[in-house]
Amino acid sequence: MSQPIDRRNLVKYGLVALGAFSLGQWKTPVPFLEGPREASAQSGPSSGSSKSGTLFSYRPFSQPLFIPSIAESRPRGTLSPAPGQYPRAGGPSGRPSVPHGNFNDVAHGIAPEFDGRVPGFPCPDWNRFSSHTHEKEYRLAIEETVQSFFPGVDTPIFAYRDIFGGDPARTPGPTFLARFREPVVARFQNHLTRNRGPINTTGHDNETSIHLHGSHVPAHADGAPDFYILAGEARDYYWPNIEPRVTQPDRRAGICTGAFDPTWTPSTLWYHDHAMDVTGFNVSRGLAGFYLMFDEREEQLIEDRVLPDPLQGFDIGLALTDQRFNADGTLFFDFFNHDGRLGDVFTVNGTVQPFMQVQRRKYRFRILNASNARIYQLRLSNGQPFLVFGADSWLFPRAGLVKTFELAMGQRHDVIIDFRNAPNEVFIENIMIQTSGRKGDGVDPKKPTALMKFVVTGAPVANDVIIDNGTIIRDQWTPVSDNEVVATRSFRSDRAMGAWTINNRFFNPRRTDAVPELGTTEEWTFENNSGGWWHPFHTHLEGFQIKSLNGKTPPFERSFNSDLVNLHGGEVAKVLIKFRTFTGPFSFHCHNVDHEDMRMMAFFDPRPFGQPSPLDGEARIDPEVSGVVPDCTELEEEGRIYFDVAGDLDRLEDRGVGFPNCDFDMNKRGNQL
Ligand SMILES: [Cu+2]
Repeated sequence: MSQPIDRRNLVKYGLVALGAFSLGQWKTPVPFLEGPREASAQSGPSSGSSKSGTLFSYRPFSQPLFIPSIAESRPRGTLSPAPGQYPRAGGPSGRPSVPHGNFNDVAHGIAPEFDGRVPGFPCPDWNRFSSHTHEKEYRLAIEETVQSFFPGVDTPIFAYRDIFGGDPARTPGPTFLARFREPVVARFQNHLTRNRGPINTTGHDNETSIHLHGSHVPAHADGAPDFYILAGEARDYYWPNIEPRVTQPDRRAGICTGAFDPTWTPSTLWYHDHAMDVTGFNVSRGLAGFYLMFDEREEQLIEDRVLPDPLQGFDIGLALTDQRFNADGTLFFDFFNHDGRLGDVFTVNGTVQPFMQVQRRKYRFRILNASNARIYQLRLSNGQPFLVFGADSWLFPRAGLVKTFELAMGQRHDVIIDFRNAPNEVFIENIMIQTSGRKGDGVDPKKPTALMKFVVTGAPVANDVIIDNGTIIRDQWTPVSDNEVVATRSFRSDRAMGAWTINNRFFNPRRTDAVPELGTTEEWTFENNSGGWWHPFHTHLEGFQIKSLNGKTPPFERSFNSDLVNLHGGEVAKVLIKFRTFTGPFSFHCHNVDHEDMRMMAFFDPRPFGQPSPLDGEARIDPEVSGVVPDCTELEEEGRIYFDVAGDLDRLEDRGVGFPNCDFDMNKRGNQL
């Protein structure tokens, strides 16, 4: 079979701009989906929400909300080979070798340039397994399976399956429950192989990368877009479950030795795919799940009955997505639409417009926008407010009432809905009108779309949790001060050649666009220069506090910690961000994941004072880390032609990313199978 049309090939052949593209001139116009699916994939731009569910007979609010199972852990010592130990490791360096298509060949991903071992650098080496032992191990498969969004219709999806738990794969993936300061290792093995998986509707291998969104983790475990898990292989993610430490006055001494900074204790994280060029495809197919962390303070709040108990079913994650289906029930995805994938069928936790039965009490909902390009403006149908007490990964210093809030892609809001005096039916409604992936068209309170229904039963319960408007939650929250800022940087987003740029540059995994000094604070300005598009900006490693949004103070629910700020057309955000604990590379990018795939991303690489980043735009990245192979010869020698080194479009011949001059036999595309 010929090469699939995906974003990598589009960019590689310089066919980024749709206007430059015509099927007749394209030598291998092979549709991504074959057979009867092809015809239904021609329907062009999204049909909007008016046709919701019309393809298949379906009654809204007839299916119960799916609640993912809890990911099961095993004690340290269960995984074989043990994390950090590699059967093929050899030679004087003792470093792990490149895995060769076996699930037992586990990529660890610490290359010397990202290792963090710096002479005289005071940090203990968090980047390595040996110095901070994990206690728990997880094992998940990434695989294709089928899920019924509509009764009697099997839809192929990608899913995370808990191998220890034995639960069937579906989306969202299993929910991780983590405790603060209890490091874990999660082994993900990628079964999205052309020849070895039970299902493979794409006809080729799919690489993945796991990003734990909202976490403070070493670079090798952060899901950098080119730190792949190749099809047929596995990778260990070491998640220390820590927060950054308070920066001491002597910042070089204080990077790793201060107390943990309670302002940045995370709570609601999520994990999702982050593989270069295919994040949009992989996420839209279902690769996402919740990761919840609890520290002593939050556990105390639960014990004191301030917050609902997650183990009693009163603390529930709601992942919102919009889906679009082909006539045969498969998921629609258009690699030529760079505005962003917009669906016309709304799902919560992978169920189309579900219902949930609730008691007359307060429930905690962690609402996540897991869509590619859909922006929500949420409200409750009966007009009652949400009690919001967290945004993205972090809890607020105090809870506050908010009638409606915007939720951009990747954002989370931690809310209480009080059903004690609610009517028998309450809906979560979206009042953002949106007709393309470019942006929201505006809020229209007269045109709500109900996303899910609560069926409220019984009498108000006694001894309900006591959280209320103004309740103190994160009691040790501190604002970042302007006085701490040692540098300012500006990042302007724009459109070029049908793709997306930050400061006029396309993403290149060999280049860093910022080298902040570890242990310092900076003020970053995100500027959306493209008036017709909205761009939610996300930083890895650390969140930030929004100093101003378009010159004004942000709304209550965005006035504490965030890891995402949504920029409407022409808007500017100033944020205060710290850089602690880990050297990079870490990415920041637009969380319209289709924009992200189309190069609206950059690396930053925090380094101790005076140390340059190895990511100079030219340096070869160790293939043992990235899977990226450096040149044609080596690709041919290794028979590994899956990977294109993404270069800078400005500098490469033919404006292609990767190897425009390599003569590959794309039939061999794959991983030495
Ligand atoms: Cu964007």
